[in-house]
Amino acid sequence: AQVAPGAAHVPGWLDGARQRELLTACRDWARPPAGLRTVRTPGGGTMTARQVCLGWHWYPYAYARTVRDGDGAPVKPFPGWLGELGRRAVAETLGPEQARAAAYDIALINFYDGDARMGMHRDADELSGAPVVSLSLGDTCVFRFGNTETRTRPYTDVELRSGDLFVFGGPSRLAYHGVPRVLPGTAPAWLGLTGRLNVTLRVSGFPD
Ligand code: MD5
Ligand code: FE
Repeated sequence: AQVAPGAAHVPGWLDGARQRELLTACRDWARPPAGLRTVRTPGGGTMTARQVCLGWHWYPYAYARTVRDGDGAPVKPFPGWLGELGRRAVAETLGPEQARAAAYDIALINFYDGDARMGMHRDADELSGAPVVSLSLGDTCVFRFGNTETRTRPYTDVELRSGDLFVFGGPSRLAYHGVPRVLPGTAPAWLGLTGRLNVTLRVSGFPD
């Protein structure tokens, strides 16, 4: 369903088998070195969602090839199959023309426990305007999709469930957004995940 210009939500895009595969991969990526970490902002704040990066390492508010705010290890590689998954997501939602241009090279994986949140922000540290692909696993969350001008209303609250795809392209790419809450205990029992995982695929636009 189109939520805004360039923004598409596809509930249940990943079937059960693919959700399990992606979760297994996320658990592998979460292991050290360059594993799951707590992100601290320059203002002295702590993000409540913990994060692991592939391809390029994000730290507030730039990218590097090593874990600049953690163990210093080289960031894990971005696997080709994940880029193919991202391009297929874009092809099926925004069309083949947009998908051809989307050479995904960054994954940011956020883990939310029951108390985790993400404040309203824009993702503007990438040089490319290619669509962001978001895949959700585990607990349902309330995702707040806002506007490009302010952190406040107007916004639309959407529930993202395990297996859902969200694609943010065009004018939606630079919209404010956040996760005001996670609904604990809503993950499908067969997945075996407590909490929520979100995988975002991005195009850096950086030279190799
Ligand atoms: C999440 N992650 O659920 C969200 C899903 C992040 C983040 O916000 O920065 O890791 S991705 C949501 C997103 C990305 C790019 C643009 C827009 C939304 N948007 O225009 O609304 O953990
Ligand atoms: Fe974001």
